[in-house]
Amino acid sequence: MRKVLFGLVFAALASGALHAQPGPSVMSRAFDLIDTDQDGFISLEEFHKDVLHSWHVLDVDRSGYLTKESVETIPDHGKGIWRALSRLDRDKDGKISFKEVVEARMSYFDTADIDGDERLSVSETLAYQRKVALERAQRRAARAPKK
Ligand SMILES: [Ca+2]
Ligand SMILES: [Ca+2]
Ligand SMILES: [Ca+2]
Repeated sequence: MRKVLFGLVFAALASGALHAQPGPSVMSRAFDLIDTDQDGFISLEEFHKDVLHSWHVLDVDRSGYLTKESVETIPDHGKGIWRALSRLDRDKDGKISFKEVVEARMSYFDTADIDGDERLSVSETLAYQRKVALERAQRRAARAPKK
């Protein structure tokens, strides 16, 4: 479960979105996992460690890339994780490189770190998730055909 949660949260954090948005309880459990020294903040160092850890969980076949075929073999959540991850494929080559992951994660960290102290608090994390969910809902509403 720990492994799956890592992958799931990684995907959610990386893309700011999952098909099934993890609720606050999932997010705070994930937060505890990433906050290894349990000081209530995710430091840049803890964040980097999580990027590496998540990468190893998700790169199932050790190919150095995340692909649809390999990520979808992750039990239960594979399809959802891939849906979220596929947004990170900036160069559209159908696979996610470590560089693409790191860039997405760093931009997540910068955006979520509202007070700029280079660490994320629980409330910053949740605020960011809420903001993304809201923006997504607004985009969806804007796209919806007018009746
Ligand atoms: Ca910490
Ligand atoms: Ca790519
Ligand atoms: Ca902060």
